[in-house]
Amino acid sequence: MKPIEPIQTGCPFCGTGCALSVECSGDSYKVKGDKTNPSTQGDLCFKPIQMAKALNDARITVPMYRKHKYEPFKPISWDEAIGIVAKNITSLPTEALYFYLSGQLLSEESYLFTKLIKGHLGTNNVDANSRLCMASAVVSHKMVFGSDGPVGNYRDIDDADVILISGSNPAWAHPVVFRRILARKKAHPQTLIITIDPIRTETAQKSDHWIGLHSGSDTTLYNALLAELYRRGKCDFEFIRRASQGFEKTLSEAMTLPYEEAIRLCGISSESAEILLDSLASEKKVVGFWCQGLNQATDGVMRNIGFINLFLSTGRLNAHKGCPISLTGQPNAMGGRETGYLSNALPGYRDVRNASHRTTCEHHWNLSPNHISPTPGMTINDAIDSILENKTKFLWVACTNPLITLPDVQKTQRALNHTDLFLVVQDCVMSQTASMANLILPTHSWGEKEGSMTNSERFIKRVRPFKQAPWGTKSDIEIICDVAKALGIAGFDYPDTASVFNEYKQLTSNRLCDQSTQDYDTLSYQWGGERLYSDEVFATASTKVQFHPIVSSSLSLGEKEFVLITGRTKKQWHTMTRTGLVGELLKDEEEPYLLMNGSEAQEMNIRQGDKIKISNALGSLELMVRFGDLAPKHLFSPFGYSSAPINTLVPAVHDPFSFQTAFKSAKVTLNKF
Ligand SMILES: Nc1nc2c(c(=O)[nH]1)N[C@H]1C(S)=C(S)[C@@H](COP(=O)(O)OP(=O)(O)OC[C@H]3O[C@@H](n4cnc5c(=O)[nH]c(N)nc54)[C@H](O)[C@@H]3O)O[C@H]1N2
Ligand SMILES: Nc1nc2c(c(=O)[nH]1)N[C@H]1C(S)=C(S)[C@@H](COP(=O)(O)OP(=O)(O)OC[C@H]3O[C@@H](n4cnc5c(=O)[nH]c(N)nc54)[C@H](O)[C@@H]3O)O[C@H]1N2
Ligand code: SF4
Ligand SMILES: [Mo]
Repeated sequence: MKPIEPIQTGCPFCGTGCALSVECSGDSYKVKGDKTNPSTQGDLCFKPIQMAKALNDARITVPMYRKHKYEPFKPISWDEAIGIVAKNITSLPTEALYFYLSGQLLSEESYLFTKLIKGHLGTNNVDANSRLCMASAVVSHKMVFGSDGPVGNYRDIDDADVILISGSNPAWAHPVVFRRILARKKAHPQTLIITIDPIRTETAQKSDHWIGLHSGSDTTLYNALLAELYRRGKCDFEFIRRASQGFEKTLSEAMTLPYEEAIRLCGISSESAEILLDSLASEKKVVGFWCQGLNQATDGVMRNIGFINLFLSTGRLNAHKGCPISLTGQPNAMGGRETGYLSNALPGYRDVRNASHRTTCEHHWNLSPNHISPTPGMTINDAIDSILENKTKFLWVACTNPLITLPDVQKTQRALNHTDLFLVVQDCVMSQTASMANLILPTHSWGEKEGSMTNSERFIKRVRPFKQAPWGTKSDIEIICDVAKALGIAGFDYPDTASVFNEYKQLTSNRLCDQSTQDYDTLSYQWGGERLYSDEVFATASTKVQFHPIVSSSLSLGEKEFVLITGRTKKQWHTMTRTGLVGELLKDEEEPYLLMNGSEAQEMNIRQGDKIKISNALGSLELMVRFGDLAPKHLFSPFGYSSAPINTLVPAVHDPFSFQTAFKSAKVTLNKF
């Protein structure tokens, strides 16, 4: 018998975006890395390998409906389900509708949602979970470079002299990126890995230097380093003069705090600061990575820009001296941003506030002029308030689990439970959010759907099905198109996914994220080439790269207060709706926990395994203590456990520019039982 050809696809988990090759035999799927893929070169981690065992587990296979949330669900037909969605959309005023999408949707799915909602329905009241994840990086890229889009690429790791990681734990969250870093270190032992993080994470443990700064003091550190590089004459003044604007005002703001005082406020030693200065002042290739430790903060945009300023001021935007690279969280948050799913965006990195951008999309979608609204829509956090104010009455959630992942769980719960809200949830399993819905639309999942995704280094690849979807489920694309057709909207009759991509890709023509010449069947393409702006022509109005002054801040805590950092575990994916079904991925991660500084805990008579109550004005939770190596007065707890959702204690406070939530700085007190 002829062996069955392996199927090339992509991983549904992190933004590293590994290309996979799946060998199928009957109901078993052997997941390997796709060695032919130039981006991730055949590497992968255990998550997709293990996940392949449980793809049929716990699936919902029939649409479920209840008029009122206090009633039990009853199964209904797809015709009825689609009819109910359409009826709600037509019977409510457009201002009462809201849509909440996900960086785990494929590009074709996000594009179709955008076309339906921003185009045909004429409302920008749509947002994605990237608001909680990448919004600060998006805004900082636009402010500095003139457009969204990470500048560097993974190949920069392979000849780096210094890898500078801040606010990111790639050993857990981007394991294949981290393995590539370790491989560079192995091949070239002089390579320095430096990690800036209040916690001595696995990444920090495997680094040459851990710089355990205090939570919230990144801006102070980056300003101090910039000012000191200037004082030592180590800035690249040629580059600054030639290619940038705004350096002087940025420097003058950076100089407001005396260097020693700034370093002290960060809680780090002057030796640690010297290590950073030495690397940045040298001619070495320094490649910088960051993620949620910088993005998820009330000054998230400032932290991003402060970090980038260090690279700009030392002329580091190129192959020989390095560059900063924003790590993307979800597998297709990049594609979602390209297709315009955030509340202010349109496809091809366009903006609803730009008249010519609107006209291009209206024309492409056969809409009359002025159909697309020029006003950015509400962010998801504003939409939650709007539900509570009885203004938003219809919420359609696709591929995300907001009950657990938005801040202030009790507030989200009140909103989702609101008697006047009709909640539609499109998911492949019964998530906590789905269990609160009026209508559940059961979807195909990874392994059953097709389309494309873009990873953290701008590399687009195809995702292909390798198994049959359970009978009774529909693909996300089918659902969107069926609703559009039920609403009587033309232009949603696609013979296949290729025709969706081919329609979308034209909207990227002559944009930074241009993929318009790519063929869907053979899609394997890094838009923008290896590195953006290698000609030093930037996407800003002046074509110069922009320095922006950033305000220094630092941690302040009351006497009894601790700062609570929340984040990920190594093997589970977010709210565990799927990875929680796999025993191997649950091992050591079965229970939520609170990580404490060991010596600090012992001073308080707290032992490992003790149950402890942590509280603030929003509520309280009981968690089991584990000891770790973190800065004093700092705690860590993972956020994905629905049995003790840590967002119960995280207030809905946001960055003023990106509106991204500050998930890493809730203040709490501790009580031992
Ligand atoms: N295993 C696994 N991998 C994942 C995911 C998952 O759920 N599970 N999710 C994916 C997604 S969507 C995302 S967004 C990424 C997130 O990837 P990461 O951002 O790497 O993960 P986090 O755990 O959110 O936080 C990163 C680090 O920021 C540090 N930090 C907190 N406060 C500060 C601060 O003030 N300054 C600095 N410098 N650092 C600080 C934390 O201590 C933490 O170690 O992971 C992706 N990969
Ligand atoms: N405290 C705290 N909170 C955080 C964070 C933090 O660091 N701390 N991080 C934030 C970040 S960065 C992120 S990205 C978010 C993530 O938050 P969410 O996106 O809400 O979390 P997930 O568990 O990934 O939810 C994805 C949902 O999609 C479903 N799903 C899977 N595949 C498919 C599919 O093919 N189609 C459809 N329709 N559904 C599918 C899953 O079953 C699951 O219910 O959490 C944010 N919240
Ligand atoms: S590193 Fe990320 S993209 Fe690669 S296999 Fe692991 S989870 Fe998937
Ligand atoms: Mo994320």
